[in-house]
Amino acid sequence: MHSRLVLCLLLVSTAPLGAQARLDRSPNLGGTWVPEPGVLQFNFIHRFYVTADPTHTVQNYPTFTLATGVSRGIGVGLRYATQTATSGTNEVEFLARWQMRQSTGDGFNLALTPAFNASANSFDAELGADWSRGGLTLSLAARAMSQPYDSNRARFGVGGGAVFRLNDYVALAGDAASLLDADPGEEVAWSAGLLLVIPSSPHTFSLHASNVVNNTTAGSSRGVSQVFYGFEFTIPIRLNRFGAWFGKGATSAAAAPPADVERAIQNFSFGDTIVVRVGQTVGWTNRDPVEHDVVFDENTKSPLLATGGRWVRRFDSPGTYPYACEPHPYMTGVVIVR
Ligand SMILES: [Cu+2]
Repeated sequence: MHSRLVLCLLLVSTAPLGAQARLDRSPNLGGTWVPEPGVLQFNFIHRFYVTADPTHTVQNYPTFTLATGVSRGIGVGLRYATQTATSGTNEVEFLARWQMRQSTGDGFNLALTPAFNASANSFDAELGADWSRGGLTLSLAARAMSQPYDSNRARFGVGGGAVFRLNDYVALAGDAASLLDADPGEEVAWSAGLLLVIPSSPHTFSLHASNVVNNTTAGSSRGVSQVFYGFEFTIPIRLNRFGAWFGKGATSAAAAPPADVERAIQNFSFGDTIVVRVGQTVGWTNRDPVEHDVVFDENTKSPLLATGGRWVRRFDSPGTYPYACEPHPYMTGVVIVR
């Protein structure tokens, strides 16, 4: 998939927003992420150029990706691209992704993305690897396609990219990919762009330039002699949110036994420091109209709490425990255990 899309789709890692929030995909590489089960990922890439003739017509090339996790580390999805440069027709690609190795945070990730390009009747696949440390992610991809581009020969390609995160919200990224046996006119595919996390949201946005029109596996493997400008907007949709349409609130946890300290999350604030004794419990209830969560670390955190949602943690060791809300990192709090 291109990876990118798929990736996009598939992208979610252990944290609800983890992989995407970390901005670790360059524009034409998919990365190794997979959406969590229960999350429908919708990514929208739009690329365009303005014709040189006197009409200055804007030519548009969107690619949509829709994907979801089916279990942890496995996702499925599809990509749809219109009037692709490769065939001039619309293109549909079905894909799956298997995270063969995944680390939380920094480390090495490996994912296999088999795909079927229904427009070319081509079985395509990408093996993607990335390695992160601090603000840097380096990615490699190897691609195989049984008969892409409406031809009847198998093609192979390789790609590589890098993302450099300036902070939690802004990153610079670029990549290059090529077919191994490129014909004349099949140029090295490249992209370069700015990746942004939209603060207080689960969305990422990228502004980029590329000579790739559409982001299927085949499409991302070769470039054309034209520079396109574009953006990608990523939208993870939590399906359980829609329970509210059917009268199901997220309040079942609210029925759990009272904690020693009950705290309301209100007005985008956790309130002042909470002090408890060893062995006591603290319960947090979201009283805001938007979702929050309570995150101590990667392994100790609540799910996203809808309005009325509640989460309880017991503290068994003395110490100082800072926590924060993932969608709103400026929301912080502290529990002191004596
Ligand atoms: Cu929040």
